[in-house]
Amino acid sequence: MRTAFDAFGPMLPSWTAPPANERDDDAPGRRYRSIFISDLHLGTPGCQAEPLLDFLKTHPSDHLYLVGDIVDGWQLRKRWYWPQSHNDVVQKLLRRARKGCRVIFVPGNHDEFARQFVNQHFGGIEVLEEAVHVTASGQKLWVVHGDYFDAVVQCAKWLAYVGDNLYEFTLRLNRHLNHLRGRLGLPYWSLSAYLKHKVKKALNYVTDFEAAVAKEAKRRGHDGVVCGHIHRAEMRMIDGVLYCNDGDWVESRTALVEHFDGRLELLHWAGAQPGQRAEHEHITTETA
Ligand SMILES: [Mn+2]
Repeated sequence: MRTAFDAFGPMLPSWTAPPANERDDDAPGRRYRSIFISDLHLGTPGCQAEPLLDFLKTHPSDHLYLVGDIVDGWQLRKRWYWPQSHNDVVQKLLRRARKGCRVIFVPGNHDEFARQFVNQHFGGIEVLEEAVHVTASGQKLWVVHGDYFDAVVQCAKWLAYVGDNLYEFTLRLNRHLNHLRGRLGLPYWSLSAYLKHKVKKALNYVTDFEAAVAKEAKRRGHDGVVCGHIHRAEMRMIDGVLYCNDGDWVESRTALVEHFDGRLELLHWAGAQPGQRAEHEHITTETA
């Protein structure tokens, strides 16, 4: 079946890492093969720009994916908010691209203004509608912000609302149904409990979102997917597909990283203490 997603841009062209002498190896801390971050919401007071700068400074990488909602165009249109630290983040990202890191920006809904610049470069940062990242261990990861799935999930929410209104009705129907079942010699079966379970499931926005994204990734034949949008970091298998959500830099300060052996890991940035080596907590570790 053809969906709206099929109309998206091309897959990534092949790319080779820059020679070692062109890499940004002056950066301290641990080098990763790839880093995925999203939902920075630069241009809003909620953006945790300072911790993000610390994280970027101490985590060099060969690839850096900016998985949408990097600059919050919606909020900036309402009220201009652009402190120095937000400028510093942009400068840091541009510097990274200059130093040989492949920086790919996949716009989200809050920075949808960038979608008109798909397949263009901004100071070495590539703008792509979506991307496919191949890990060191050969896993194909579909990289997309995730807002396209709102339609699917909203539909489920609407169904949940209808379900809620139908609840009273189903209670009555349940009584009639079980009266009939009793006359047929069948045991009691709770229609309302069954529907309540279904409604509760439908109300679970996060679960629905995750399942919808994973399903589309599977349909496209990818091994996994990396997205953001719902501000909920996660890494788990869903129906045979590795679902990764890199979280956000508004509340949770999370990033998805790929080690040089292809192993993926979700990091929670706890911040660098003065005079100490930067630290982070490991949320989940998954062997690719
Ligand atoms: Mn979003």
